[in-house]
Amino acid sequence: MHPSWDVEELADALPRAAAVLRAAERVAVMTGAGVSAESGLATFRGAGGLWEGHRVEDVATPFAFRRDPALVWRFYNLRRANLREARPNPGHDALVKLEERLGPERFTLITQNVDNLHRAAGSRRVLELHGNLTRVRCTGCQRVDDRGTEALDDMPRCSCGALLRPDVVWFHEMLPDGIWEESARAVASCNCFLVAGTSAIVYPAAGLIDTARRVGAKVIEVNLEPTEASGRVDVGLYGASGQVLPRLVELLPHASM
Ligand code: BV8
Ligand code: ZN
Repeated sequence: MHPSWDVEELADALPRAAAVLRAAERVAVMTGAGVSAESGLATFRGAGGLWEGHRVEDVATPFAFRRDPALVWRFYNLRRANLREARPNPGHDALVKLEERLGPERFTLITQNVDNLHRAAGSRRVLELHGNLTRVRCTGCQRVDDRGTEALDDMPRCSCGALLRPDVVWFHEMLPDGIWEESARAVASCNCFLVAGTSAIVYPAAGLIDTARRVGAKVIEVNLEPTEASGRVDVGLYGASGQVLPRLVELLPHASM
């Protein structure tokens, strides 16, 4: 249980956050691994960000894949297997409701997550900055296929014979062009930027918080605890996103805003 000041703070901050959201003409949301924690998916920097003793930054890179593709595929096949059991949680559902309330002209959902849970929850438009674990890309012919969460070989190959890779953005790789531009444009034209479940460590995604502040948008942070960004946000809602996001959306007028 959080110390009492935490709960007090959340009870005070929630109405302030709802007022910011209500007043916003255009809302952008960015999520990180924390919004999928209550769906049972490990975050990156929980457990010290280690996987089988490797730093995630050392496994999720093109160099690691060149050096030891079997190790990298073991990492991704395990995470794909975890997706089979994962279901969207009330935090994902709350963001679907917000999208329905505001409509596509006034709402943009950006995610750093590759777990497909926003789409599974019913979010209509999801800008996936770092790709998606359900897709694979051929290192030869570049073909991209949606393979859902089916079990793949230890070293899966394309029909052209070349090795497949997960269709995710590794460290030191560029983000998908159009998606990055569309995300940056949405944040640069929003009045409210809601950032949920991210440690705000990974760039350029974390830089969107500075973009929002530069254009005078109000920033709301939802997290279990203060993060790198907490000093730059207007309202901090500290609690589990699966509980906080539904409470926040509940405070909004039920008709389309
Ligand atoms: C780029 C896909 C380069 C893969 C991911 C030195 C050398 C080279 C590059 C760099 C460098 N220093 C910095 C960089 C840039 C680098 C970077 O930012 N590194 C970090 C480590 C400092 N970025 C890149 O390399 C990016 N590319 O910069 O291009 C370039 C530039 C020009 C020209 C050519 C190239 C690419 C970044 C994308 C990497 N791929 N994922 C995969 O998933 O396997 S990033 C990975 O981290 C995930 O996508 C994840 O989403 C993301 C961010 O982590 P979070 O989502 O924030 O998760 P985290 O665990 O950190 O935090 C969870 C939070 O949730 C916590 O705050 C916790 O408190 C909270 N929480 C937990 N439970 C809950 C909760 N909150 C609410 N409720 C709960 N229940
Ligand atoms: Zn191929």
